[in-house]
Amino acid sequence: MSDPLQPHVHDPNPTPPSLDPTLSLGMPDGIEQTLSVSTLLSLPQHVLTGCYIVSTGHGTSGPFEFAGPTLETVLRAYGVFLEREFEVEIWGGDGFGTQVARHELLASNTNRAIILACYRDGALLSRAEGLVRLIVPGERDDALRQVKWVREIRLRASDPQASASVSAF
Ligand SMILES: Nc1nc2c(c(=O)[nH]1)N[C@H]1C(S)=C(S)[C@@H](COP(=O)(O)O)O[C@H]1N2
Ligand SMILES: [Mo]
Repeated sequence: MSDPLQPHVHDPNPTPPSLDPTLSLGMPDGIEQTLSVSTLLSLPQHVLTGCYIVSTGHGTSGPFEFAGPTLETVLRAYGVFLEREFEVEIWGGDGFGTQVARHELLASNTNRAIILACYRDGALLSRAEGLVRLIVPGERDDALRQVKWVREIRLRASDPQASASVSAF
């Protein structure tokens, strides 16, 4: 069985799964919150310049300037205590996904920050262009972490006993 979080060979999907860019944040305790694009735009925006979508199979595109809140900013804004151990899964609406480790989140003040991009080259991304798109700077594995159409951010406690305290609610 193939693991959707670790696709070693993958044909990129050019077709948005729906027109609606709304996404949800799932806490380890099962609480779900809805995040709209306007919510993401109301948070501090982090600009990443010189980004490439590097795919050995399909060629390289870029450089692009992507902008949006960092994943860390989004999680903190929703009351996630990043001091706890947990894993973050990012799922596109077409079932394509990746994982982000806690140490990657905490690089937020650098040019390696992982963002939920809403803008590309100063213009709001269209749905066809991937709105909302995870950008993992420096990823060089066939763009397998540059998840388009992010539909769900799901937190899982590494220690299930700690799940209740990961959420502030
Ligand atoms: N949701 C989603 N995101 C995805 C994919 C996909 O199939 N679905 N394919 C990945 C791969 S393998 C590539 S090469 C790039 C292609 O990005 P582009 O359409 O901007 O060129 O998207 C990445 N992100
Ligand atoms: Mo790819």
